[in-house]
Amino acid sequence: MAQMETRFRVLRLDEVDSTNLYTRGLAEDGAPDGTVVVARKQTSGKGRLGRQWHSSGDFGLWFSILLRPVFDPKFAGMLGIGAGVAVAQAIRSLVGAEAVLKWPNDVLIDGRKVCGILAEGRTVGRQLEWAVVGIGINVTHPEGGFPPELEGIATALSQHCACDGEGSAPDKDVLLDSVLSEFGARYAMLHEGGARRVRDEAAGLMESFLGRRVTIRGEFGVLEARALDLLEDGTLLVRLDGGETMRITAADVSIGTCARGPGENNA
Ligand code: BT5
Repeated sequence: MAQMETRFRVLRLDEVDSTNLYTRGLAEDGAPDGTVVVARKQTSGKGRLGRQWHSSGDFGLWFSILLRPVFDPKFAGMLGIGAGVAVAQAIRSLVGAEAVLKWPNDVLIDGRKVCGILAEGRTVGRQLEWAVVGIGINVTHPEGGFPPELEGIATALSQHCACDGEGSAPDKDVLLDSVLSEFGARYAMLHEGGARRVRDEAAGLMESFLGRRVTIRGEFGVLEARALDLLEDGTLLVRLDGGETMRITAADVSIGTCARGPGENNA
């Protein structure tokens, strides 16, 4: 089968509440697959579960991709996972830093979060009508530094760039092109029955996470477990301390037991 190629069409905004909210509006208005919305600043950047994403300044790449996937909605969770793989690979090739993934799709460098991903969607019957994958990558440090609650948790690419010396960072447009091209390849794989390949890539980037003891916080409460495996639909297989296994679809997972350390937060 010829490889499916998504053409991305990029809309640029100076300031918006949230590129995800804006793109969801475009989705409801019928905008096509591959529409990308980038904003220089967000006044109300969103994380998962109603959390905030700090992006009120021009220090990062804040964007959302509108998708109209035509594969089985049971693989919808792989869109966010595929986006995590795309960001990690783009960072590895442009910055030379060892970006890794923490389930479901946080991108970390040296245990600190450099990118967060928020995937949302609407399913009608057996069809995913649309999905919006929002990606926030800290490119440089915000003026005056990260707010105190993100100290020790967040990092920016400029801190890890081996290319032009200390403090440099890739150009945001180059980074966007690279992430979109990496993501387009995984999106095509998902349409060609290749969820396993995307899963394998993601699991490779989660090596420092899979096998570890984790604390899981979800609507079921707080559980202590061992992260066993990433499954082909993007869910996380864990073994609870009681011995039984459980598939986690939506939760916060932090590495280690309740004690916190760098990279072991809820972010
Ligand atoms: C996420 O949520 O990590 C998803 C973030 C998605 C942001 C993008 S930006 C473009 C698009 N438009 C939006 O409105 N959102 C998307 P979650 O896993 O819930 O993590 C949120 C947590 O990350 C917060 O509670 C903080 O602890 C931490 N955090 C907030 N801002 C951060 C930043 N700039 N860098 C690193 N960590 C941050």
